[in-house]
Amino acid sequence: MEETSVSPLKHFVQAKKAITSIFDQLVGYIGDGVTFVEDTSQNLELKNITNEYDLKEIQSFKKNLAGIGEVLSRRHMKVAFFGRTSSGKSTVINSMLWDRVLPSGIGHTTNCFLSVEGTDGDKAYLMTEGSEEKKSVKTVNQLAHALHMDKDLEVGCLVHVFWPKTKCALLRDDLVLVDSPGTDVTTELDSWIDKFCLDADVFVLVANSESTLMNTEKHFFHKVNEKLSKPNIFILNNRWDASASEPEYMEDVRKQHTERCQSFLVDELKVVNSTEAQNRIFFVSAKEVLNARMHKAQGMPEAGGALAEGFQTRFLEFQRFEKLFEVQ
Ligand SMILES: Nc1nc2c(ncn2[C@@H]2O[C@H](COP(=O)(O)OP(=O)(O)OP(=O)(O)O)[C@@H](O)[C@H]2O)c(=O)[nH]1
Ligand SMILES: [Mg+2]
Repeated sequence: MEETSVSPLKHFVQAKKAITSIFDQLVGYIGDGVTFVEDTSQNLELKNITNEYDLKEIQSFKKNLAGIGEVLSRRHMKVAFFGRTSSGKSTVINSMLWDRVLPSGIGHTTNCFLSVEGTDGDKAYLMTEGSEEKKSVKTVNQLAHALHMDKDLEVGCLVHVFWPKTKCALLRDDLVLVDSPGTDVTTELDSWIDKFCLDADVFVLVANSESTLMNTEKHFFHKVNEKLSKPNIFILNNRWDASASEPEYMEDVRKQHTERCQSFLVDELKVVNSTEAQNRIFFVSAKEVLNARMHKAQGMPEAGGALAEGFQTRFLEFQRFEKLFEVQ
């Protein structure tokens, strides 16, 4: 079962298929049942078999099933990104979307939860909690502006960003990516977890590989682990391009980070064993991936200038991470 534990989306899609097929059978049976009761309850000779009451009851079951069906078809796989301020959470999501969709930058940038999901239309838009209004967004600046100008938005609220599926293959497979403010800038960890984490299918810790795993980010995952049994956690050691400037230490640093991340997942959180842990730790540079992809989208060479040593390896590692969310 190694495969399924490594690729949560495949696992998710398979489960969804199985549930849907059982559910379709149920809908079929209840449909037959309704027809039978309709026929018999109106046939005077069969009046003592079923009656009006039975008909009402079975019709209400059919209605309930239709409601459940709607929820089932809406169920997306939710991948939530957490980490300290400026570790690169928004940049990681932007790289996966191939464009600068979410505001990112130095300093504390993201101050609410942003969920990105696909739309069939060709226009991006956003919706804030408790409002039905679809606000259009064309550029990231507009999005950042809309988020900052909206006085009703509280810290820790949720904004839904709808991004055209034509622009990002991952969004076609019912994937929802959730960006969060830094885990170090909140006093609301518990309510965050209750509000945004309990229904997440995958958690990604975006760590800054220029430093080491810190207690604030560990603390957050400990809390998640208390509420959910064996959450699916992956660790991205981001900003790994920084290691290129000190290649003589690169291997040692990588080894040190790997050991610490492994011990966090295996010994502290106890969510995976040490073999599984190896497939959950990645060394990437979201910034490089995003730049390369944006250049490519504009028809320019991926490099768009000088590439730091080891770019290709980091790029491949990012793709290996993304593969987790593809359905083949
Ligand atoms: N060198 C380098 N810089 C990066 C990388 N990823 C992100 N950055 C830069 O780091 C800064 C912060 O990135 P963000 O994506 O905004 O970080 P964040 O985790 O979303 O930050 P908050 O929303 O404030 O919590 C930006 O200036 C990014 O360009 C990376 O892999 N390498
Ligand atoms: Mg951010």
